[in-house]
Amino acid sequence: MAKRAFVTGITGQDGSYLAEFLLDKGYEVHGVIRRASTFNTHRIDHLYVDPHVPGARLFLHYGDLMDGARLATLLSAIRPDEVYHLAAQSHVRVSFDEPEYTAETTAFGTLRLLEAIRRIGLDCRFYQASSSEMFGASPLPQSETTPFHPRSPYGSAKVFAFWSACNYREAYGQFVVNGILFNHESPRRGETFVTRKITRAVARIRAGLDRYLYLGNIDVVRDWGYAPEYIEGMWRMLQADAPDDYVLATGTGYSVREFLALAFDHVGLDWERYVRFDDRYVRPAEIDALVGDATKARTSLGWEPQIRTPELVNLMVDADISALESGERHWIDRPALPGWSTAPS
Ligand code: NAP
Ligand code: F7E
Repeated sequence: MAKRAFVTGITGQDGSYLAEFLLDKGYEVHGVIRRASTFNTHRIDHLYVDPHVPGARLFLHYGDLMDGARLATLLSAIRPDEVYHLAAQSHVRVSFDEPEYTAETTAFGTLRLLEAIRRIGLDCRFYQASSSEMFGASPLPQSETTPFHPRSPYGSAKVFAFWSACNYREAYGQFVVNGILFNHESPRRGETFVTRKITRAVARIRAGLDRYLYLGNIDVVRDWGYAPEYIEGMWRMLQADAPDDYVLATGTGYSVREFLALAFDHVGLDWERYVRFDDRYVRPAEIDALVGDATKARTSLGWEPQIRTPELVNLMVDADISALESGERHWIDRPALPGWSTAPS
């Protein structure tokens, strides 16, 4: 019998790579998607097979983290072996604008899911998408034993979700793990996160479509890895003999300024000529540096990332250049970045 996985956030960066990974491993995959007035499944369209076709193994269901009853109904009908809880309002800057919504989805959404599993008596393994944002102002390098000091509503919501996951593990004996993941990026990264914002701008500036890229604080340091490698780490956590919490990170830190230099250098441009400061992108509280220590994941799970930030930058820039040159629909539909949103991101 194929294992059955239930994935929240399947339309996001990580969810799309995870769905690919699990389908390759022979899983039947059930993903939760939000109803929207426009299609929001572009990251997984290539995986979709009409469910009427015999052998289809990817199934999509409408649901929302705000609706606990719906989550319980779905879990009760599907009865998955593994639940990967990836859905969240995941943008840190936006969490300052929408703190209540962020707490409702990112914090309480996790609790709703854990409680639904408990109430229906489902025996499954549960992955919680915890985040290095929880460490916030704590000293480097950050590991599983580093205290939390969140610096944003998003970080606080993830701390609540982390401890809820631990509590359900201890109180009810559920197989629950927290993957504490440092920043991981890819060509599928949302366009308003800084790495993709930069690589997309490099492609557009190189093509003469944009003149400038507007950014906030470029002195912050992050530990940027490659998303598909982190997906495998999530899966390995759920295959372990016992539930535990693990940091996934590359162990190397680069500033946004260094990321900019790598990205513009890759196409032979000098970043300082094109980057402008815009205080709309500055956060009310910032995390100066996040660099992880993933020793536990390496020794216990055999997980070790191969792709470091410089290689990641090159592959993201190359992907954005090819997307632009091949005229992918989303490039044509959207005007240049600073113009299309009034909200900071
Ligand atoms: P993402 O690209 O922003 O995807 C978020 C997903 O959550 C999307 O599928 C989104 O659906 C869904 N979602 C948002 N609100 C929802 C709601 N109310 N109900 C149901 N679904 C909802 O995020 P990601 O980068 O893949 O990250 C996956 C998870 O890992 C998130 O929990 C994030 O906080 C966490 N995390 C990410 C990183 C990172 O560096 N990427 C690091 C640490 C932790 P739509 O497509 O409809 O918006
Ligand atoms: O910002 C600075 C910004 O939005 C990185 C999420 O996946 O990783 C992500 O959160 C840094 C910050 O990611 C701009 O101030 C400068 O210091 O790409 P980001 P993030 O905040 O680190 C963690 C681990 C998660 O869990 C989250 O879900 O870059 N920065 N100028 C900017 N950031 C953005 N977005 N836009 C700018 O213009």
